[in-house]
Amino acid sequence: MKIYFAGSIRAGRDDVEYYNQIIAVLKEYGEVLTEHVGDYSLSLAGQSQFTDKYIHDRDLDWLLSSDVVVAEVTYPSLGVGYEIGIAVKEKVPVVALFRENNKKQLSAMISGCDSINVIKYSDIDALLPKLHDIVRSVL
Ligand code: 6K6
Repeated sequence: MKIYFAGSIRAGRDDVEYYNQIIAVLKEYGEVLTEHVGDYSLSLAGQSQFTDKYIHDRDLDWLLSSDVVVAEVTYPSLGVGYEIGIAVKEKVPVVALFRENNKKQLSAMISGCDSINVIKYSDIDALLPKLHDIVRSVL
């Protein structure tokens, strides 16, 4: 199974620790094409050896070849929203993970989309056991 993990990069790296832990679980079930999203060393200036066009085209190819998109959407990101929109349009299943009890609100364009499986969680320890069942349900 090919899994496309989406998480904020240029919008901000505050949640990279969450991404890293989620990706570790996803890797038990298949190939995570975008493992670099959870890489602590990928800073706001990361992957600068690539042009933006290269990154965009490569990531879209990966997205369209994936069996499922798992997006951590708590920290809002234009890139992640764009990826989710394309996945929905191209009928790639999308799981959106949103951490409650923080000051952020999830966009209605995500929570109101029937095609997106939105999973709200309180903290990472509560999410990780659930994530196994969630991934198995899309296998
Ligand atoms: C990294 C650091 C600064 O600029 C970069 C560019 N590198 C990227 N490398 C790989 N994927 C990227 C990059 N920039 C955006 N993406 C894709 O968009 C990822 O798949 C993320 O899910 C999403 C993040 O979008 P922004 O808008 O938060 O950057």
